[in-house]
Amino acid sequence: MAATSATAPSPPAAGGLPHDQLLELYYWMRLTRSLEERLVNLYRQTKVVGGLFRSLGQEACAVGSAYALRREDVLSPLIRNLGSMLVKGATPVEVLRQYMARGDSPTRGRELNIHFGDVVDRNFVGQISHLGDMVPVMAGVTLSFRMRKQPRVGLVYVGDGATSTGAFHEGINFAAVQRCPLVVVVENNCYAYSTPTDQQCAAERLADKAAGYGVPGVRADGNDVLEVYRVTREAVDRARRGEGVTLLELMTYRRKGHAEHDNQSYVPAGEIDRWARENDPLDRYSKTLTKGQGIGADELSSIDDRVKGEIDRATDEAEASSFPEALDALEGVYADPPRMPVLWYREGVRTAVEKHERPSSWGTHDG
Ligand SMILES: Cc1ncc(C[n+]2csc(CCOP(=O)(O)OP(=O)(O)O)c2C)c(N)n1
Ligand SMILES: [Mg+2]
Repeated sequence: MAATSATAPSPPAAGGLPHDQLLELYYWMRLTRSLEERLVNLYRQTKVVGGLFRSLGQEACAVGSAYALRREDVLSPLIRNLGSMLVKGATPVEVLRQYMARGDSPTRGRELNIHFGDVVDRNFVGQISHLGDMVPVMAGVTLSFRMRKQPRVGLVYVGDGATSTGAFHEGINFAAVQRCPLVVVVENNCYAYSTPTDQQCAAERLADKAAGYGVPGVRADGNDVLEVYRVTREAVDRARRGEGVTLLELMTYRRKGHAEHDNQSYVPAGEIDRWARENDPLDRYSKTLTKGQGIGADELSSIDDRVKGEIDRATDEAEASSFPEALDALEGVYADPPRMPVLWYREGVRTAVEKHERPSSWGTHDG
């Protein structure tokens, strides 16, 4: 008989990660994709009140990069970084309640997708939608780490489009000159809304922008989760050693529209299918694990089942939550919330909402 498996050399650990962590990466990517798929179902049932922004085909960017952080490090996600928030401890039920604007969601129904944070325990900050604005915010957050001599790191995501804003430029320049412990991840998904990258920026590689700030710029395959983890880990370690900012450009592709209401009519025929067929991050990682790491397909399908169960339970819980009371909108806005009855014109709005179950603008929010 062949040599027993007990004596056979185990395959080299991919990305320096042991078996359990390799499977964790798979779990986070699967959870991201399946949770977004559940949100699409709910959106089509008109239960999602705002817009829905997918990261289909980009899950490896968010998951692999956030996985390189420690709990005390601070993450600044954007709409396409749900996976990074999950890795940092956001729960599916919070996300579902938030999208469905329930009263017990993290923002108590005031915000309609994933603009929420937890800077007390899990350390991800609530996002500002304006493109590029989180870079100066995170320059400030990480400057505070340096000044307090805390060994903490910040990671901020921007899209290819956001790298053309003034806020991005000012933020990264300031962080670079102050040697802030900051990793700037540029997710180059080929589009900013309907604009292809080469029509909004003449630089061939966005990583080359790093030279203008005097920091290292690294370009990597954003659909290879282990590669994303590796390059981010190097940048995080560098920041923690006090060596300052790194700019990472992760090459990926946005397979859905800017949001669910966008029909992608501007995308050349066949492009989306080609990426789906040839460069899906979950398919690629499943193959890496089963072919290169000796992980059984059954191990992966049992993770898929676990994820499905978790999302089903979270959906039931979120659907059981009620909507906020109208007057709750005043809580947390004024130091001493007024106790006035609802004003007549607010009653008017409520009547309109009740009459037309779904006003025409719902679900078209652009972020
Ligand atoms: C300053 C500003 N202008 C316009 C918008 C509307 N907007 C939201 S996301 C987006 C496109 C962003 O593209 P990119 O930075 O490449 O990120 P992606 O959506 O591809 O992840 C636009 C135009 C905005 N939020 N802020
Ligand atoms: Mg983009």
